[in-house]
Amino acid sequence: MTATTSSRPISLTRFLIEEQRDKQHINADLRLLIEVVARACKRIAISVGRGALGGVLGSAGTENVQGEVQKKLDVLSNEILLEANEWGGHLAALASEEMDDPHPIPHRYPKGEYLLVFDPLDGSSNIDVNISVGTIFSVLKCPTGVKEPDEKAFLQPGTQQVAAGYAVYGSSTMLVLTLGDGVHAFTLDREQGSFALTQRNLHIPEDTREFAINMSNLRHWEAPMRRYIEELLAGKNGPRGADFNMRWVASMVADVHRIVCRGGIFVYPLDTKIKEKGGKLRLLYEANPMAFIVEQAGGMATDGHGRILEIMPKSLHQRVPVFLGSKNEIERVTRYHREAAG
Ligand code: P6P
Repeated sequence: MTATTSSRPISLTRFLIEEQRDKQHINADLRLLIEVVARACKRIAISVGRGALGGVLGSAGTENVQGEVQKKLDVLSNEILLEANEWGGHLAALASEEMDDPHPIPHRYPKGEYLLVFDPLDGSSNIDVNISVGTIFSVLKCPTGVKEPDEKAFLQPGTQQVAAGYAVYGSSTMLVLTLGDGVHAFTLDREQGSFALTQRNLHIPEDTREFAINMSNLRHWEAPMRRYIEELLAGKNGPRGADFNMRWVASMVADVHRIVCRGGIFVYPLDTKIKEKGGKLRLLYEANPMAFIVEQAGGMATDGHGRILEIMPKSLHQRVPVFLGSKNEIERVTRYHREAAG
């Protein structure tokens, strides 16, 4: 009698079919949306993986709405995601860090019920030096009755997300996804050309000894931020009674992926340099999707005062402070900020 059970991991497609058929967590359009985004991320992974041989490193010579110089791969990744998602009939509109305004679905294609908002290539300043970068995406429902979604249709709190995920283009290419029922990781099988489920229900430990922050901004931080970090740096002889370690990739996807895998905290607080902008990271396509994933993995995500997912967006490219990761540390640093605010 030979064993018939396969030890091979299941594919993303089979995972999504089971989420739709067996758990009714998603419908056919959302399943198609996730598969289309995953396929686009495979194409981006190929371009990123070619490095200097692909002729797509360096600057595109243009700036995005943020006033940031666009890398050629920023523009290419954005185009790949637009082309992949325009024709499927699952979306009502798209929005991106790289585009000033939402991108309408061309009239020659049918519209669907979902809105997709994304950062096509986060951390792109690291591309030219071969450090991991990633794609971050968030899925919302288009408000009922809105036939031509404009910016206003996207201005929904993060609690309204129906799915979120990121692809991290590192030593392996991984897709980390939540549909609102846990966080699951898929690894790109380059021979098969498909994502295989490699971890179900990732969990962020409530405690950690690892923090991620850009320490060069210390002199610009508000008092509660300095208090929290100085306590960590004081180590086992300080008020925390333990030594802490620091990591900072300067690629949010890479830093958050490490936290989702083994715990830690990621902090990009307000500082005097960016205070008038509201923060560094963008709410709709960086903070919200990552906050959804982190909360679904048992972690916590605040802006220093309240849940990121409850922030009511005022504009498409709004920025917010971000504190996310291991629950007990985020509770502590958020308490320090609340106490300082009185
Ligand atoms: P800094 C990349 O540009 C990014 O948006 C995030 O991916 C990253 O966490 C952050 O900015 C890095 O900022 O100030 O350290 O360069």
